[in-house]
Amino acid sequence: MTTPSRAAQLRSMLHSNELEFILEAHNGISARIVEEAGFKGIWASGLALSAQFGVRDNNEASWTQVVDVLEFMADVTHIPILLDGDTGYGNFNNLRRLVRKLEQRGIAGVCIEDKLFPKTNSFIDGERQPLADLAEFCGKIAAGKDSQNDSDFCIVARVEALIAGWDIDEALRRAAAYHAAGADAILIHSKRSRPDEILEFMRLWQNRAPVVIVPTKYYSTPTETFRAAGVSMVIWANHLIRAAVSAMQATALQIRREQSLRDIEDRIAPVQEIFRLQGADELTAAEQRYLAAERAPVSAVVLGATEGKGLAELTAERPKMMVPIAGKSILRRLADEFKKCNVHRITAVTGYRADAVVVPGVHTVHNPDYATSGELVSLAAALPVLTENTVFCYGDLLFRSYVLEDLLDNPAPLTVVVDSAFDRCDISGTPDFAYCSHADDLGLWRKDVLLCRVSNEDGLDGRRPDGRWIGLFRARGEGVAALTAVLGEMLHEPAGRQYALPDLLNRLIARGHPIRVKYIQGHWLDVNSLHDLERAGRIARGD
Ligand code: SPV
Ligand code: MG
Repeated sequence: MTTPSRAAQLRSMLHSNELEFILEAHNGISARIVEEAGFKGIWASGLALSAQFGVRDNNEASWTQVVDVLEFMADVTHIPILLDGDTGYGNFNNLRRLVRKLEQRGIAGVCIEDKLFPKTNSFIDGERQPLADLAEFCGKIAAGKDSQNDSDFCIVARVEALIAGWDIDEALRRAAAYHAAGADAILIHSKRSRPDEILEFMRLWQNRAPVVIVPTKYYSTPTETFRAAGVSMVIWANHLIRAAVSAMQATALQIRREQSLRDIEDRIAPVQEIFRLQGADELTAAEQRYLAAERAPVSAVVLGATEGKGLAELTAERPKMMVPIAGKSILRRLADEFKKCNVHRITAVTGYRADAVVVPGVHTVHNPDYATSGELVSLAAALPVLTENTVFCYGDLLFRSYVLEDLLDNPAPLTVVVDSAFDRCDISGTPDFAYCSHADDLGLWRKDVLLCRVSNEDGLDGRRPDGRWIGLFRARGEGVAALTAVLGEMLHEPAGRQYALPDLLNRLIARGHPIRVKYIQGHWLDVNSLHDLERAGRIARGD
């Protein structure tokens, strides 16, 4: 069964045999709160809407500003909203346009009052408020009814005679005329602290059309009295804006006084509750559904657990990735490169002197066995932070920005960066030679080149290596799944704890997962020795 439209819901509330209740809301979040509390409808109060803007209830906010707020309220709720439309913001013609705009924005009905534009709140000096001419107001009602598209849209005519100091006869005369002009319900308003005149009206009205009341002033009356009198709907007209004002005033004063948030935190809604009311979970779920892998957040994992023996006393109190180069640690430089490429989820795997690894925006995970284990154990520590698109690199690497940009542009599930122009004289540490399906013929740049093997043997099987793997690779989508599976398999083997990243790459290839090669020609450095450090400093300073 389809849910009835909001206008139909409002209409059936007005005509139901039950006493119905609607509660005031004045913006999206309060509308949501009203719905969550279980109310079947919302009163978009003119007083509360103007108050949340910080202006007076005298039509100081324009009607389009009101309608814009209503749109937010309707967007986040499913229950009907009845707008307090004041006098209709003008004459019959203004009301016609208002009704059409309200229908377009999913508003179920409008209540208009028989006063003059610009209106004044009924509780301010009511007796001096002139009423609308009866015939003119009837014409306005008829024009509104004639302009609605959905026959369920409701127009409630609000009788202000009692507020303006007229007697019950005038109130009845007007109510009857408004009903005859087409009003779907009558709102009879009173500012007395007792409900006498409302009950008198109910007795004489004899249920000719549904009656709506606003017991703001006669609030102490038992609700049962309204039910017994045959009232159709009660509007609790301003209680959320007033509750919000009290809470905001108390909170503001306390924070001002205490110059601290310590004692306020537990008294106010947690930030998580705000996220929940905003529907943050829905967005997270939608991101999973709609964001393609390349637009999904990219993360980076920096393997930097080792001390880095070749750097003498520079690593006495910090791991290699924290050694400064021209004033900035290697990890900080890596993080800057990642951020430039919109990679903001950066995780460093720490081991040796983990306490010294502090870089803004870089999270850490720890490999406590760094001294006795290989790189795959460090990689395993980072498994919980992997996303569908993850870049891996050693913590002693420096490279030009385009190297990372090009790697990220590559759509393959697994991609390694290989330097085809390496200089054998400049190699420090243990080089990872890359043997590939094709040499780096620049003319072939569009051709898919695949990695065959990474080895520290120069001249494996009598072949010259095609380059050096620089210690940077990227896995995305199925590549992440393959990497995770193969990593699990390797760690269960007797030698598992000693394996290094090249072993993982070779095993991935052996298991039938192709690894694409992205060739570069220089423009990178890994820092293994004091000599490298000097070169790195020159590169960083731009010498
Ligand atoms: C409003 O909520 O703005 C109303 C009801 O018009 S009352 O303030 O009680 O007049
Ligand atoms: Mg009002």
